[in-house]
Amino acid sequence: MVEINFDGIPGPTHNYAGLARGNLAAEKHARMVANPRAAALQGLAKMRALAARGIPQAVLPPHERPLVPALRELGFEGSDAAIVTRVAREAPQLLAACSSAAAMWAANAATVSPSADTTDRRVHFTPANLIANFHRSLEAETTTRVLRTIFVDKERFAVHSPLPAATQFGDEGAANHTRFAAPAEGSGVEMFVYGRSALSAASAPQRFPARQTREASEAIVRRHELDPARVILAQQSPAAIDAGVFHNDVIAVGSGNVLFCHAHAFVGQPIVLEKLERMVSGFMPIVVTDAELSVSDAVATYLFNSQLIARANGTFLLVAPAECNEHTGARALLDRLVSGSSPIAEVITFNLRQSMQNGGGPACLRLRVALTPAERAAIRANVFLDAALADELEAWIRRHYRDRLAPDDLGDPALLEESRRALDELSTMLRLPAIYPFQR
Ligand code: SUG
Repeated sequence: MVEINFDGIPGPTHNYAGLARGNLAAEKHARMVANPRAAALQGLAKMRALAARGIPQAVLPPHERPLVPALRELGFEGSDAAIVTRVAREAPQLLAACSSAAAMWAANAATVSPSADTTDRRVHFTPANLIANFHRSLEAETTTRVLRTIFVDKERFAVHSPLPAATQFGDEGAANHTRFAAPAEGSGVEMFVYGRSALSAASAPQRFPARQTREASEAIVRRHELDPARVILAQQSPAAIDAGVFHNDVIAVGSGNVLFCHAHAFVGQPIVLEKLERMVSGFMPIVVTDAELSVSDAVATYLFNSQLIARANGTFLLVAPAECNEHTGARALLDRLVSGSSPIAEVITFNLRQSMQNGGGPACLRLRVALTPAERAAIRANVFLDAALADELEAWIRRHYRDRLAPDDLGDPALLEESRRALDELSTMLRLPAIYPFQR
């Protein structure tokens, strides 16, 4: 099995609208002028660099934005251009929500269980319903369609529907899910991290919303036909959520037999680590203490929103945001990890500032999908990144994307036309027919 990183491509309407409460970076940068072209090029540069190192890389397309059908459902009528103009005037926050390029954060697209873990030996996907935020809830339908188009072979892949769109089943996808597996073992241990429980007693954050429920995670364990003996459910620390850790991947990242996390990531953390120790052979936790880096500095640097990638020699590569270089504590910690006896042997950093300012680091931008060679071969879409596709994508971004998008620009009907032209071309390039509402 190989793990493939499917990265979301930031879309042509990438902007800063301050839509996500409890996401401190997004709140801080609300109404700033965005650069969609730079956002897409920064994401592509990361993908290109990882692919060049032989790390399998694929892409997921942006979604149609502004999403006029969503505005029609809210009662706006007329031509598409007339709707955009009117909503910009009467309800700019609705236009911002329906224009968000948040689908770039592919870690929230779905939860994925590889075939080695499931009873029916298919790869299971549950697209996230993202109901905690209106602008993100709009992603579920297109994500489901895109995943069903890419992972079309029903003998090998099961793409479920999103969970019911009710607060009891709030689901934010792989950002709250980690799969561990010892190098020589086939089946993995899947850890699901929830922020609150809707139907049973559990502590909850006071200040910011907990987006993932225990009930959603439990439903995914059932649907994906996982062995309950190889599943761990853990609660995220409510204090961490209140400090800006709106997804588990802001405070922890795991891969293979390694978990890299902060000491204040989970409720009852020693018990969680003990369970992992018992279940994952050769388990190696790397736990960062408060003295090394506070939770608020972890949120500011996004240190734990790094990609942890296993290398053939058993060591790991950490793909971190450039912000970690600029923070003395985070930089020193990374240097210590690499020079010491930790399994992390190399750190590389990327400038992903456009995404970071909305609270999305390297790990948010990718969805990990582990596939066998036969499963990989069953995919016909042109989504696997090689140098040729990277060049095509770069030229496409330079042709279509604006380098400046202010909040008021969302009301420009020309932006709608530009975005549709760009996405139409992209879906042909990626061999993903009719995935967008405007194409149907
Ligand atoms: O859901 N930001 C996203 C960031 C998601 C990051 N993903 C992971 N941690 N896996 C969110 O909070 C901000 C959009 C705006 O305000 O314009 C936003 O939706």
